[in-house]
Amino acid sequence: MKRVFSGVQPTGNIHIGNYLGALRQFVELQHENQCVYCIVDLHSITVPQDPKELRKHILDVAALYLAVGLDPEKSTVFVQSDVPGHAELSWILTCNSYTGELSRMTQFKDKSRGSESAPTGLFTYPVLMAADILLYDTDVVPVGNDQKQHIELCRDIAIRINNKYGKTFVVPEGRFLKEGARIMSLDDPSSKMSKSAENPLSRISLLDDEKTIKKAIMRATTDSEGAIYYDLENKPGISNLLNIYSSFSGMPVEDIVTRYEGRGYGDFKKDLVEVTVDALRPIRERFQEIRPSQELIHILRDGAEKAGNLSEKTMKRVKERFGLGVE
Ligand code: ATP
Ligand code: LTN
Repeated sequence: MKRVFSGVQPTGNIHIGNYLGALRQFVELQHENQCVYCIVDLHSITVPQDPKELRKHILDVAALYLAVGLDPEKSTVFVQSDVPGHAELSWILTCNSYTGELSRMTQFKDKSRGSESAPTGLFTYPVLMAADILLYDTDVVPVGNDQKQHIELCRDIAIRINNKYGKTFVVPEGRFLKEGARIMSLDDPSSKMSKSAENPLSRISLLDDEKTIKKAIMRATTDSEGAIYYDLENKPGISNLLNIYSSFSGMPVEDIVTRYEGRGYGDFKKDLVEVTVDALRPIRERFQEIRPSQELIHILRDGAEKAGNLSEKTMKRVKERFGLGVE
């Protein structure tokens, strides 16, 4: 059995990009692998968070993990800051990463925009992510395409330490989906759908009601040509909507294109609203049951204990290799 690890930040409502790019893979993988899924709250404080909101969002994401189909009997689900090994290993890896390689991370460049007052944590964010992954001897990391560069960095750090200190870490592989790997923003299809984008109509959150979904899709940016076909370069808006349609319905893009030949964007968008609403309804219903339950807290506590046990084994090995602490 392979070990799978991934994480989602508890920063606002999870959107269909997170779901199609990442969460859906998490669920698929749990049947044949040993899966560990984390709510990465330490990552979320790289930008300021309201403490009350953060606590709420942690439980929201946990409930959504279960609502999309993660089974706590099969997968370990827990909150990052409940397991001290993440921050501990992160420091050790920080001492083995280079400022040059971190400066090249596009997410840091995008989020800091060259500001002198960008938090240091935003800069070292990918090292904490590497620690998350390496702490569990992870073989496979299911993530959206936007995380490719971070996974590469994680591999580089693992290989570097293995070369210097002897085999310490498993070198992980990223797992990216072709469809849904990068869902774009609905109002600006040149940037990825994001939890932190200002315009709420740029995304569809997993918990949005029908009215909100309809509004976002009907207003989604398209083009003036009026024909429905896939062309990422010249028709990024329609191509993105085709991707979403295909991911939720399971229908190949070519079949959708054939179905809508000679029909207008209005028709296509109306049907896409229906496909999306149908796909999200059961998730929203399960979420409403799970979120207020005490069971959710038990699952997270239990998950933290299991994850803690796994991580302690790695930390012991790492400290031995580095000569840290007392024997
Ligand atoms: P933000 O965009 O606000 O920085 P985020 O949604 O990228 O946040 P996470 O919550 O950590 O940040 O992402 C969780 C998972 O969702 C990651 O695996 C990420 O690759 C994936 N993901 C995020 N946005 C998209 C997207 N637009 N399309 C596909 N996958 C995505
Ligand atoms: N950086 C990721 C979230 C994340 C993650 C991880 C994903 C933090 N630690 C470990 C996979 C494995 C993001 O922003 N999407």
